[in-house]
Amino acid sequence: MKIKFKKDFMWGTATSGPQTEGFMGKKEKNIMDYWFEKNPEDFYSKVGPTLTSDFYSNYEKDVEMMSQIGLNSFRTSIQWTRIYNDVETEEINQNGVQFYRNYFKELKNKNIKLIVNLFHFDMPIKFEKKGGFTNNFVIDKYVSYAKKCFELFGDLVDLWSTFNEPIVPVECCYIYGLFYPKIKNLNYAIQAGYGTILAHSKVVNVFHDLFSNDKNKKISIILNVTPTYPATNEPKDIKSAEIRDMIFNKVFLDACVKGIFSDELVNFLKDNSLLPNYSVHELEIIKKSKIDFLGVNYYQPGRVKEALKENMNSQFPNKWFEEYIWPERRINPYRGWEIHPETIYNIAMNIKNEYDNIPWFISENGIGVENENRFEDSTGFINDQYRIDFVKEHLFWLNKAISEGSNCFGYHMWTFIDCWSWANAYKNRYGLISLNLVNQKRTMKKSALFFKELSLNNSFEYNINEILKTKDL
Ligand code: BGP
Repeated sequence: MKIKFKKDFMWGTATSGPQTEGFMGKKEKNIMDYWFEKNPEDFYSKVGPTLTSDFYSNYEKDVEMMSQIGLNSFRTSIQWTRIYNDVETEEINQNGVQFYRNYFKELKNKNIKLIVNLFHFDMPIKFEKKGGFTNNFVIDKYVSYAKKCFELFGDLVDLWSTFNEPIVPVECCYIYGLFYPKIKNLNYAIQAGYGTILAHSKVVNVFHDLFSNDKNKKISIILNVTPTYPATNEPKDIKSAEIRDMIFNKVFLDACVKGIFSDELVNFLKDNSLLPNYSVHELEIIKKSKIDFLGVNYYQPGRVKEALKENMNSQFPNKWFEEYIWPERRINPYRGWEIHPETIYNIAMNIKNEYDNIPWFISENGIGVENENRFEDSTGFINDQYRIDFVKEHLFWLNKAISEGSNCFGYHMWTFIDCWSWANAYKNRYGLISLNLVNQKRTMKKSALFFKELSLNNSFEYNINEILKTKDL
């Protein structure tokens, strides 16, 4: 069966500045640069963000490769710590600005649509030490940085985004102690989450004011949506699934697409003494700041059952519901994430039915595999058929939702070249192109060739029976 997408569908890949550029040329450190300096043992094989995939030196050749594998669009992020010599005084780092301008121009020359994100987990360390987005001073600094980016790169960027997965630093840095500064304080985390939404909203409003005469200028946020399924149809399990959905997904979707926080959420936070400090004026800012389109990163769903009563007082929200292991689950064992392509359809229909059918795209989807060189032949070519099958299955369900009216305009894979992944460093490889860490050599994988055909034809051949054969990694 042939699965077809419309002619101008956006096919591309996503990455981020901190995961690809390396430290070279920067005068300021973000939390990852600083954390690695302090505790290299926290990173897989003690590999930090020093070099990453070195786009800083290789961007010309890399953009050429993007074009060769048929990407018609690409997302990266600007590093706050690259465009300033000093994030506090806001003295511009001219080389940093020039780097981004050259890199973006290169993409334009190749006719690759550019989506630029402003923040991908990379808080400048100086501002982290001031409380990050719990502090209004830092929020306003972020707004000022965003304005500067619109001014410096507005002529080259097609679409903008304020944040990638804003819930991740909240969880990893402030709830579960996984990332620096490893704070475990739920009230602090919620204040930071609220501050991030406020920072996003202020930037969206500034953007809309600046470009009020140009309807082609659009801004979004990239959210990791992880729909939640209850273990059974019993009310207690359904209730747990609703709580998880409310605190992971709806909070950001409601605030960014509709400009509101639901009464359910506010009451829940109030009842548990978790309401952040806020003002009525701030709520008005949030209300006004509706995004023009939405980016959805999809990797896995959540599955839960009712938690023990005593766990409801826990400072760790993942204790408010118990994880449920679905007997039919397929899993990527290297990342521990369930593979459930059908969920992409449910996300798409939820956006259609509950979020005004806002234009949206899959801003990340993909699979990271450990020791991927097991699949390499004598010429160095990686046969990653599992990645092709993974993509096909997800695209099948996405296509079905589009045919039922969901307003999805594109699909981006994580990622172009194997990249550095925070504390996991290079443990799992996600790229369409493999990276040799010793000599930085890039080699196309089989999935890169598949992607090229896909974007050229806007279609692919789908045979579910063949796909199931290769499902186990
Ligand atoms: C997303 C992030 C990316 C990337 C990806 C893969 O959550 O936006 O930055 O890292 O996940 O996840 P990981 O690197 O943790 O395996």
